[in-house]
Amino acid sequence: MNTLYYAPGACSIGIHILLEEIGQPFEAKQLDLKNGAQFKPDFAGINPKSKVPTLVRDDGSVLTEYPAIAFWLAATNPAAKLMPATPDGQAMALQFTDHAVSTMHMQAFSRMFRPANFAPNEADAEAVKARGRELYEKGFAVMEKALGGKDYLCGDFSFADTALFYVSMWWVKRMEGTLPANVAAHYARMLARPAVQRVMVAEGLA
Ligand SMILES: N[C@@H](CCC(=O)N[C@@H](CS)C(=O)NCC(=O)O)C(=O)O
Repeated sequence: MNTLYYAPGACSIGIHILLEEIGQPFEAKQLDLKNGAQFKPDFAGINPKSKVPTLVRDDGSVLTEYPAIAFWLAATNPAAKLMPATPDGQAMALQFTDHAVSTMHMQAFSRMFRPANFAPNEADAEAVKARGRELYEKGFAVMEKALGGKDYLCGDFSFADTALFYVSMWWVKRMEGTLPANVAAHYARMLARPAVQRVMVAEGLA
């Protein structure tokens, strides 16, 4: 059985959703990031990067990094239809996933959430946060355009949509931001999916 290490409301929620969409048994192990459980030997021995999501697969091998885990789950569970059918569609799904994770999360959200990681000088914190907000909004503008006339990023639902979901959720719930119209509709569509609702309950966010 696959085991997902996650923290409630963290980026791992997108992988949690993919596992629910797949519908095969899996184990979800909660990690207390606030108390530094990710740095303790038990977990650091599994993922030396000390990050969630971390997926320990049936054979004991470990997969890390959101885009890689999402791609692998989609590729190995064709019946769940999380992977676009053509190489063009698959590349597009990876492109959107990477934009959400590497730019909107790691660059934009991280600047707003932990400005000290980007500026050693406390006096620069507000400027760093403002740059984070700017990058976040720029990221949403790209997603907004991509969603024009579509329900999901690649047309049909794919693994990429869970990455946009979590950065949208952070924007709404943690940054008290307003989503542009198409992204807001996508967020509502995601929240209406039974798998997403089960995960919101499981992570204590409903
Ligand atoms: N590049 C990683 C980012 C994962 C990441 O930053 N996860 C955060 C939670 S949203 C984390 O584990 N933070 C723990 C820490 O930084 O100590 C990925 O794509 O999976």
